[in-house]
Amino acid sequence: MRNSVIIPIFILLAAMFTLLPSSTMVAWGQTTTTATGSPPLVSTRNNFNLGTGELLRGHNSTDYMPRNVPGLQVGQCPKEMVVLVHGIWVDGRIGVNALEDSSEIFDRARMSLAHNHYTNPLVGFSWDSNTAISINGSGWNIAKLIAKDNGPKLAQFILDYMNTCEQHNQDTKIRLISHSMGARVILSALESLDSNQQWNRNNFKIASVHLLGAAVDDEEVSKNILYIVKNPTSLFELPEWFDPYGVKSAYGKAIEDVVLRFYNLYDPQDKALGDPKLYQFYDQDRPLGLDGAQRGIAVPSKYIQINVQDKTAPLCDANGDSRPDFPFDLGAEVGIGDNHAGYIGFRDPANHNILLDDGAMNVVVSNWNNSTATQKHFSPETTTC
Ligand SMILES: [Ca+2]
Ligand SMILES: [Ca+2]
Repeated sequence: MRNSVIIPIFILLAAMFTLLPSSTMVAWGQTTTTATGSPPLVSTRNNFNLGTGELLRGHNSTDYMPRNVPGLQVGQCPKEMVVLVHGIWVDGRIGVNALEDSSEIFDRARMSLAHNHYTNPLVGFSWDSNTAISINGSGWNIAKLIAKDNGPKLAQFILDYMNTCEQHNQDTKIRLISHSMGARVILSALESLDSNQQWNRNNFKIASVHLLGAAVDDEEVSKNILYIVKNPTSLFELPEWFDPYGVKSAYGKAIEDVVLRFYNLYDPQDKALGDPKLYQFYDQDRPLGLDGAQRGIAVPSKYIQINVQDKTAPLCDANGDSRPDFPFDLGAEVGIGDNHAGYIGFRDPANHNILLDDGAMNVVVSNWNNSTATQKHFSPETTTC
């Protein structure tokens, strides 16, 4: 199937559009990251061909490289372990095949968790998302294939971790968080676990999933795989059918079977997911992370969606590299909830050890604690990049 990846004609017609504002097309210098030693990581980097999405020789559908993972490799299994999956265009040359740096994202997430007094370990899941940032959408579409094919790898890691903890009689919980296209990795992993005999025999569960700004179609959490057919009006809507790469699914059954609580944190103000030249153009649908689930679909009983548009600071630089985040240009005005990268939090460009805002991570931790996230007040309510 990979050999037959065809760029739809109308995507080619899109050459007149530009994906990125001109200033972000410039190859920026190296992103700055905070030195943190070697925090826990699961890497599937260099497993896939970034130009075709095919698995590279020497790798298989479930292999992964762990580093310093608690319980699995070092020390005891913690009471809970968080796995964070980053989104598209992470690690690489800024403006060419990257917008952000994975170690910085994982570190910023740890800062935001610590800010909310959450002390269990966070393991970063780093995948081949540094496909080309290209006008015709080829890099975007290859990244979707790679994201889906990382699901069985993430699933294998979770299974190995849970098995190891069980063998040592150490109770543990797994909590998953994704940002942006990382949602596709997690949904695919849930599907793998749902059909895994060992997982089901042991009656394992994922304690919670949080999708932050999910870049998947707004009906992919449906429990009904036939929802299009059973909803005749959608038969006439291109957005509901548009899947030339064969990556989209109805993941609701897997969510129902595998996860105890499934949260979709969405933000109608999100200027990246809301950009008409990005998700809505390449996928011809509304992303789940923009307005929540499509109306009328059958969502799993564990599905909870929360509008977090009032939770991310009106700042244009979440990673603290002194450059505006996508899709902002210098001089752009940014309001509350506008910055897609800010879900994870905002790092102070002047001091990388300081967190300016925890984004939507306060909602994540309050969900885990069964408490209510505190109201935020930002003043001023807009800033200029
Ligand atoms: Ca839809
Ligand atoms: Ca930035």
